[in-house]
Amino acid sequence: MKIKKTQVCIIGSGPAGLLLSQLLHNEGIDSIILDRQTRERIEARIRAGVLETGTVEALEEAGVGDRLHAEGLPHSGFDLSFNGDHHRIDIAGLTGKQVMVYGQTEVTKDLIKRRLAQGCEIIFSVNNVEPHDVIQAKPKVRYTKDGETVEIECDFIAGCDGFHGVARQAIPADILKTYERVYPFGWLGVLTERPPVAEELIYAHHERGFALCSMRSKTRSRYYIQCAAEDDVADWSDDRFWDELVIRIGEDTAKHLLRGPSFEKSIAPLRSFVAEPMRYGNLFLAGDAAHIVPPTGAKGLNLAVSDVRILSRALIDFYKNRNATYLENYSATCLRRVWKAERFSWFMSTMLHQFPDFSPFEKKMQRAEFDHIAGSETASRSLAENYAGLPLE
Ligand code: RFL
Ligand code: PHB
Repeated sequence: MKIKKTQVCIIGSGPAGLLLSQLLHNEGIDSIILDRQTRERIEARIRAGVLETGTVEALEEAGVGDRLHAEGLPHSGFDLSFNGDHHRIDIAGLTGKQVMVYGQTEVTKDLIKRRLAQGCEIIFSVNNVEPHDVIQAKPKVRYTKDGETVEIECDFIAGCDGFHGVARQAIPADILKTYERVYPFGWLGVLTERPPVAEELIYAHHERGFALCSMRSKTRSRYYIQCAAEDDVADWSDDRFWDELVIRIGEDTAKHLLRGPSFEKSIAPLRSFVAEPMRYGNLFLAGDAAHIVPPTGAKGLNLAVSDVRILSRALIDFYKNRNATYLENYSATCLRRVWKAERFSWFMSTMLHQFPDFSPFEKKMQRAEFDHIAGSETASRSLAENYAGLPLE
């Protein structure tokens, strides 16, 4: 069996794994990244679009801030719409912060390019990845590639392999506790090469279901509508999608909508999920491997980045000062922040979607939430603070 050695073996070449590798490299710590997908598949995934200030800072620290600042769109607010009534959340005015609209696809491309240029070993298209001896001083990760079995000896394993990864499974069932809520609907998302309908994002509650107007650039728009969980993308022609979006965002807004052919169309399920603890021995989980939020608060990618900031600091302190305190506190530190983001994402999702089993009372509660936010600067500020991103610790 072929043997490789590194300090930190990272499973998963998504934003969490790539950023972790880069932040460690900045301090002279070596890592190898494994991913079961090809580079092409990873760079083609269309996912999140809104970066918190802290995420932008972490990407700058990682040395990939140039294109982000040249092409990203700073946003200082967004629109909440409820059955045609509007309330602008003035993020900048209420918090002094902005968010940046820049696609996760671009973040991933920038990080892969930089890591490879610096000679990092990212091994794509691997199979049968298995963490071993995770509670021993020298844990190992075994995988196969092109028929050959390889073992990586390391000090630490970072499980950055997303919700469907293998790292979380290495934590024994009697230690791992999971919390989950599956929402009874999905999001149908469309990308089109047309300027966005408005300068800022619009989150819309409508009797026929939620809608979101987002963007990737001044010429490329990203739209979502709530659909049935069991819907098939094939049932949604472009015309059917646009007609439904127009109804949900209302005629006044839709006057400015430029319809175009979709070049990406997919349905994502909505889920809230947390796995505790996020550390077992020398195995550390980060990002979607440990938790999932419904996308309504734009928190998924940002949470992955904040985990990695906390983990990289802990590992750096261990290697530089032989201080393991931050590693020991990793799970508790992350989970405090994770649960707050779970709360916010659940709250936004609950206020803005149509739930098939909601009673007239619960529908009145949704309206009252909107009215409360629209009528109270304090409530608006609370929402803006969460949206712009809570402090790291
Ligand atoms: P990722 O991006 O899922 O990366 C995990 C990587 O691990 C690899 N992998 C394995 N490698 C080796 N062996 C195995 N056994 C492996 N299993 C998996 C995968 O190939 C992949 O490359 O996790 P990470 O880095 O934690 O980043 C998290 C973010 O990607 C995620 O939170 C967000 O994209 C969530 N999310 C969205 N968030 C938003 O804020 N706004 C959105 O609009 C939004 N849309 C989405 C999303 C997530 C989706 N998923 C997970 C299916 C849409 C979708 C479809
Ligand atoms: C996106 O642009 O993909 C996006 C933006 C905001 C969200 C979710 C997704 O809350």
